[in-house]
Amino acid sequence: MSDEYVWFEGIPFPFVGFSPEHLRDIKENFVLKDEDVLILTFPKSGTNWLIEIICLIYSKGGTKWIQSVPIWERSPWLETSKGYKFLKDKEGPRLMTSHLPIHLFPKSVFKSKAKLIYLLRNPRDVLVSGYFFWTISNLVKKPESLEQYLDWFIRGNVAFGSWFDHTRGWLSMREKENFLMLSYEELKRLEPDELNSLLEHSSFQVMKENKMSNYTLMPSHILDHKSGSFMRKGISGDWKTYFTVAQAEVFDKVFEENMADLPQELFPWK
Ligand code: PPS
Repeated sequence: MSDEYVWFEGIPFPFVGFSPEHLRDIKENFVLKDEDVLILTFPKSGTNWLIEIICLIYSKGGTKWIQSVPIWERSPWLETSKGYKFLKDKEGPRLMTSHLPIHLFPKSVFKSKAKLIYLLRNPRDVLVSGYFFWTISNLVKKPESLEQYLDWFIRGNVAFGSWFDHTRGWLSMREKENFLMLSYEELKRLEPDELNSLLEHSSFQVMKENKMSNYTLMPSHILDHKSGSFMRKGISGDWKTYFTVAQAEVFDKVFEENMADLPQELFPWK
């Protein structure tokens, strides 16, 4: 089987698009920026679905980007030689995807505040999806039967190695505040009707009218409801209505003194 994969540190990779030299360079030298967003998955977990969702969020629901740029250019795969070359020189915040197990991931991940999104999927479905995908691809050794693929999968002799090691490895990051775990199954449960309802009911106007959420139930000795409302305006930039020019300058200075060393892309209101 070894001639059907590119091997790096005991992990099999597809033999097209990957090289041990690049994989080593990525692990040792690729530096994550705090403003990067990374989609991390074992192959066939719904990676491309999540990329599409994130691209649509970036585009505020607009479809121009997803309909004009191939998905692998919108969120390149870090570990492919092509993706690596593109990403390492790209300026500004980067969106990228990776199937790498954590022990082969750039070491900078452990110090970085980059947003890490790990997408899980039931490994049985990952297995079936992988079986059909690798059968039609020319990237790895083709399985001859599901039974054979199941045997490879259980032993970790499939592209990117053991699902169990991959998942255990990445889940060790789950307590970190820049790590978000999602699952294919949860995404699947979000029906369009539910999403519409979520958007409607979390809107400012609807929350303002929901007495279970608008704090009008809070006793008046704690909140003086006659003088104002907890659900005040719910807009961005209202400070401009109230700050004088002098106050704005003082605040700018204090902000600069305290926050200048952080990547300014972290502050989306600028
Ligand atoms: S890859 O090759 O590792 O990047 O593949 P990946 O994108 O992780 O997984 C492919 C499976 O995801 C399914 N898929 C979707 N499911 C639901 N909704 C949407 N929009 C969607 N897009 C892709 C795709 O069909 C593969 O799963 P299976 O079970 O094979 O259908």
